[in-house]
Amino acid sequence: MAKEPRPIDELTIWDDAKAMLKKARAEGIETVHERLDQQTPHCKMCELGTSCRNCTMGPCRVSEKKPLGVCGADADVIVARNFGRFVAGGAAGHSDHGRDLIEVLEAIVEGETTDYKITEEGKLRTIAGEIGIETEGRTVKEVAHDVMDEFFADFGSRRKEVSFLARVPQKRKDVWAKLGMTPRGVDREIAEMMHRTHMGCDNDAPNTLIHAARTALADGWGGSMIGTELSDVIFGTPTPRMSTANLGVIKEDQVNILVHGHNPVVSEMILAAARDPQLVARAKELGASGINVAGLCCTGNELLMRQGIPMAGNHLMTELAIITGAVEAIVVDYQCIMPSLVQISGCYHTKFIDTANKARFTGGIHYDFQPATAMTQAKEIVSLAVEGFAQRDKGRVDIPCEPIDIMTGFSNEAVIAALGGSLDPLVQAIVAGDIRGAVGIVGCNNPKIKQDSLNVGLAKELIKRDILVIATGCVTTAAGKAGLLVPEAIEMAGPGLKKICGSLGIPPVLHYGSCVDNSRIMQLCAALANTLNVDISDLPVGASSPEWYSEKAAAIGLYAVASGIQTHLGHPPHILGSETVTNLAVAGLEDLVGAAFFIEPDPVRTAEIFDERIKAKRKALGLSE
Ligand code: XCC
Ligand code: SF4
Repeated sequence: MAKEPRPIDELTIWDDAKAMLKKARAEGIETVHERLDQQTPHCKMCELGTSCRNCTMGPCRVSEKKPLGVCGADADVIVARNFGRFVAGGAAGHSDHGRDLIEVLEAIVEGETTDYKITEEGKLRTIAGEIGIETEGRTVKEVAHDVMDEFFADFGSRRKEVSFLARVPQKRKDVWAKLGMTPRGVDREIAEMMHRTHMGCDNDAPNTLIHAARTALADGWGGSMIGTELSDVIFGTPTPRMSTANLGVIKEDQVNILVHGHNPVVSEMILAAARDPQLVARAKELGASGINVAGLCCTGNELLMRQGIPMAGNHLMTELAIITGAVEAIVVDYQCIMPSLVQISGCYHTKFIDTANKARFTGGIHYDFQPATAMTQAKEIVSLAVEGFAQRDKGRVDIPCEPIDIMTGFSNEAVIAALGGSLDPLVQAIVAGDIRGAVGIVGCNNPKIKQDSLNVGLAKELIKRDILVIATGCVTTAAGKAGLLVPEAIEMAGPGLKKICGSLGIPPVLHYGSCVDNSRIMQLCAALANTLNVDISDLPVGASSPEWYSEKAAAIGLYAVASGIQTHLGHPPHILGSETVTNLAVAGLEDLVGAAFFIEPDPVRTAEIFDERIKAKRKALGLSE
């Protein structure tokens, strides 16, 4: 029997989302929320993490009554293995994205493409210097070539540690070395995770978890960091700028192209093609006033940070954006693209275009996007969208709101520039207690949680307490829509944060980019720790992913904890079926790496827990609470 749909008011905090959910129901279109209703209640054992499909003696589901799988694996082993593979999946996603950027750099260096360029020679030389490459008297191509080789080697298996560990405070590196947690190579740790979790290998849950942390660190300080840094080198280091967010960025009188996914390699080229005078002229011929490119999810964040392109929405807005009826094309690369978008596009004139061979969608229009042919392909894609404008059914268009202003573009370089050239003023503000600490709120939406209620709720609670918030990923749009990403938001902040952000003209919630850009936060923490000559775990900082859903978020959470940062999750991963694993995650890791996870669904309580931690860390540093 079909369940009653949940009331729309319970699904999201946003009016634009509610309007589109109503439209979807009226038009008979199913969304993620109805599909969740169909899938619940979920299998209890899968929720607890105690089911295993790792071999064909099984599948096995262990419980109190039947405590061992066919091979003899108990709940601890099964939960640890499942979680290890879950983290490996996330690390693989981020890192394979990072590798794609190295391949673009390679195409530039080898002269295979002129569509992409080295935009930030200075940053390239800085990175080269950090990882020990000679830059003096060498051409940019020579340096780029060596950087490319170094980064490719970071994915292999012959290193003692990945190259960006050069940024990590020595005290932290010592912790990792002692535990056997030093990430050696990105692909190596991921492959080893798969090996260890084969039947009959690593049957000691804590040992498996240590390797899960090593795999996550290979992501945070390896694959993701390479992704962020090379994206800056190729597309420019973000600087503060204004933009807009919510479904109102979709324009009734324009050809609308939404870019969705993660990698700026595709979306940057789509944006450039959309500015082609011939294509703009063609759009006008067809009655549109222009071509509008807007972002979804993380590739949206990439374009927002560097180009100020407006943000249509986060994870749970992706289906709803199409339901406006005004989207000519949705162009995707990979990750977080719900397959349902193909079906929903099919309910309208919207063309669904996929661009990566490793992320193809049945029913989508496929382009095998390559650096050598990028601009030609991007123009073809934009042209498809433009021609689609004629097929738009004007009677079904409903753009539910006006866009809201946001400020974006806070790379570490931009922050240091805003501070006058060094981190010292930030350190002074922390020492003085004007900024008591900082928390990175990152990650997703999850249909199990009222959309953005925790993302926004937690950010508001923290800034009230003079705790600076740094936002990435899908939290960005949430913070933006809540009015937290503009300088005026200091009115919602505590007196210290209000003073500092007010004097700098910046918001109390800083948009730091996409999810691979959490590596920027790692770099900032490392730099602060190095300035103060302490470990990262000594800093009054925290991390949170209130509404997370993805394997990547688990990898991020784990590399944050392993780097010494207390990390909040709004709901638990599928580990509760093992006391050993759960206790290690929420307590035991504290003794090993100086930080652990905490799980808390209430944003006020979460802020209080962060507050207590920040007080303790400040006290230990000899600062006022
Ligand atoms: Fe995906 Fe990055 Fe999560 Fe958003 S925040 S739902 S992972 S797009 Ni990364
Ligand atoms: Fe069952 Fe063990 Fe095979 Fe897993 S590895 S399916 S627990 S027999």
